[in-house]
Amino acid sequence: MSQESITAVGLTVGQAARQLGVAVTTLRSWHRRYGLGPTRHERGRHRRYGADDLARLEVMRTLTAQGVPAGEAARMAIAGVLTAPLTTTADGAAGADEERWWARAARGLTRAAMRLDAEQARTLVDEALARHGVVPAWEELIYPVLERIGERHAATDSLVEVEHLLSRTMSEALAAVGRPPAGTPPRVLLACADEEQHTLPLEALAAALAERGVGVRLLGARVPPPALAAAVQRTGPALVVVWSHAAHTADPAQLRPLLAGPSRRSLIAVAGAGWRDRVPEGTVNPQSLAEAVELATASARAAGSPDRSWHPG
Ligand code: B12
Repeated sequence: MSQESITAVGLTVGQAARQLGVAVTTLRSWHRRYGLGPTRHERGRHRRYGADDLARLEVMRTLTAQGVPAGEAARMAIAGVLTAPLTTTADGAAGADEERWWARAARGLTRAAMRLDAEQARTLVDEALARHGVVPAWEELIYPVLERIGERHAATDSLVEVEHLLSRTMSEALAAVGRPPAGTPPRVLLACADEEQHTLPLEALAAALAERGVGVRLLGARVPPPALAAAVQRTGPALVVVWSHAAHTADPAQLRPLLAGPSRRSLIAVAGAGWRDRVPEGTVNPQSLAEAVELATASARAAGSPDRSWHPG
């Protein structure tokens, strides 16, 4: 039966079981135990399975077949973690193929993360990075999956372990993207704002710049303002990018030492939602990974050689 006719009339339990390739008793048990029953109702008739019900059951069937415990699989199916489309539409046949590839990768990555299968998650992220490069892999796969998991976490107050495993796996994959040749001067300094723990956006930026042969120093999470000022003072980068995800870590005061003084040599960029509506005067504010890559590449190239790094002695 076509998707259209399912939507129009719904399926009986027997038809749904046949369509999904599971026993009627299994469907009844999923209904009774986990509430995964038919929701379509017409007066005087038994409830029927509509397209949404079937999509949830499809997730349930796939996850249980992969060894996810039934209760956990049902929770994910009901939460809709895997059912909504993850990518926007593109034009033309090549675009449609591409779109399907990303949608499949996103579903696979979400499932692997849900099963806490770090190996499979890493394989999928590595494949996307190798086939498409860092910016597309971030925008079409890594970011949408993180966003989806973040939303489900906010709605259910669970899945923290999934979020941790996924971000760790992504960090490792991004760090494995080939770096520029030894001796390339790192003209860009990347740091999280004070108390900011969301490092992944800067790890993606570092990897995307590495692909373009631009060297960076990545200071990572929760950089105290005096440490950031010291690093800038010591290395004289062409560009400093300070990431903040939430307003409470985006205190403009932490940038004052970097912005003050006539001897200022570095362009200062603030990135991330924390700086929304509070971009400090004298800084620039890229709006996407791609924009940050352009800015950093141009800044590094304009700085040219020689490297102005600090050397001991
Ligand atoms: C992974 C994750 C974590 C990991 C981070 C691991 C790591 N190494 O980075 C860990 C577990 C450490 C973590 C901790 C916490 N997290 Co968290 N986390 C996330 C998650 C799932 C993904 C974060 C991420 O990297 N997103 C990708 C970024 C780039 O998303 P974005 O800013 O929305 O991106 C767009 C724009 O910023 C724009 N853009 C503009 N300029 C630029 C520049 C660059 C370079 C890039 C890349 C993009 C970009 O493009 C983006 C898309 O690419 C998000 C969910 C989400 N929706 O993001 C929650 C989320 C950010 N976390 C949240 C919270 C609440 C926390 C904690 C407070 C939880 C806690 N109670 O401890 C702590 C924060 C501690 C702290 N002080 O920082 C909330 C934040 C809510 C808010 N706005 O205040 C979120 C949104 C989840 C939620 N829905 O509730 N988290």
